Amino acid sequence: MSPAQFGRESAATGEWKRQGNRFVDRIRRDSSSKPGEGPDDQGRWPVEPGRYRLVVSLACPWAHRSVIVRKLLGLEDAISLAIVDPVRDDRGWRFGLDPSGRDPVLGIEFLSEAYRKTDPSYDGRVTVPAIVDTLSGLVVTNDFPQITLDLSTEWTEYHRPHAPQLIPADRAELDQLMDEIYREVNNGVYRCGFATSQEAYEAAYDVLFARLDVLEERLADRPYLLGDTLSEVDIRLFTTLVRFDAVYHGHFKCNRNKLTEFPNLWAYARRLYQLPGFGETVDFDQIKRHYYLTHDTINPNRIVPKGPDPRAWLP
Ligand SMILES: N[C@@H](CCC(=O)N[C@@H](CS)C(=O)NCC(=O)O)C(=O)O
Repeated sequence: MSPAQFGRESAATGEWKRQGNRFVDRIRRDSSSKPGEGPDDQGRWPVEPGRYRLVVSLACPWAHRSVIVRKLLGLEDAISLAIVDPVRDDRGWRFGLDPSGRDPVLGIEFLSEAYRKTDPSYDGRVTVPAIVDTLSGLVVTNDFPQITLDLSTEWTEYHRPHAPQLIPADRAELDQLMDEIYREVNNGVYRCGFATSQEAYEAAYDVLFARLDVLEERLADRPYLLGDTLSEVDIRLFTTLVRFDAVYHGHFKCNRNKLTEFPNLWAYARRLYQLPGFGETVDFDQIKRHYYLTHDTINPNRIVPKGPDPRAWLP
């Protein structure tokens, strides 16, 4: 599989660029479609419990966000979950964890079947997370940043009692932090790992650790990134931090230091891990097997490291 993976590298600079999201319809409570119908003319599908299937890999940090948010909001009964095999071959994500090798609800073997049914001419990467309509088998969205925001704002009728408010009313600070963390940390580790020139790698590494230093300081006097309450940006940072020492430090060469060597970030990540909805959704085995067995060009001998000891995350 090419090092570009779900993106491409620039031949001139060796910089790695992420592919855009192709399917950007949304499930909206103001959809003018009725239950059981497809999207309205503005691409808005109706909110309907039991209808949609969230397809994830537990290895993938972008998909992991949606797994945590779904759980925190208590949407497990409203939106079902399909988990793909963490190890992909050239055919892409496969429902290989199901005994029949097919997703029992969608009836398909590969996620690509749903992508192709939705757009027969689609020739981009088939990515998770994706939300698939179980009635038509069509992909509604693979727009990962929007998926979690919509679980918070469009599905409120089906949230559990006292579900956390992950999006504050004033979004300016949240949006700015999410943007910086996306570019420099969430995607920053991939820009280190998939760079194909020394310069591009070093530039991404410097940006990544400069931002982690800023976040380390920010967390010196507050339990969560926005202050006293948990928000969407904490979940987005967590899914990168929890993979940091197990994967990004070695496999992606993000090795100025380990997460465990940042006192505040490590205490924060461990605290989140121990909250309901976080640690229970982390599968280090699937995470490590995915990265080390799938990226042939950066780990051609396919050895999966034994460490680090995951017990460090426990109380
Ligand atoms: N959809 C987004 C983000 C999601 C994403 O990158 N998911 C990865 C897993 S972490 C994926 O599904 N990659 C499949 C592939 O490259 O074939 C994108 O295209 O950048």
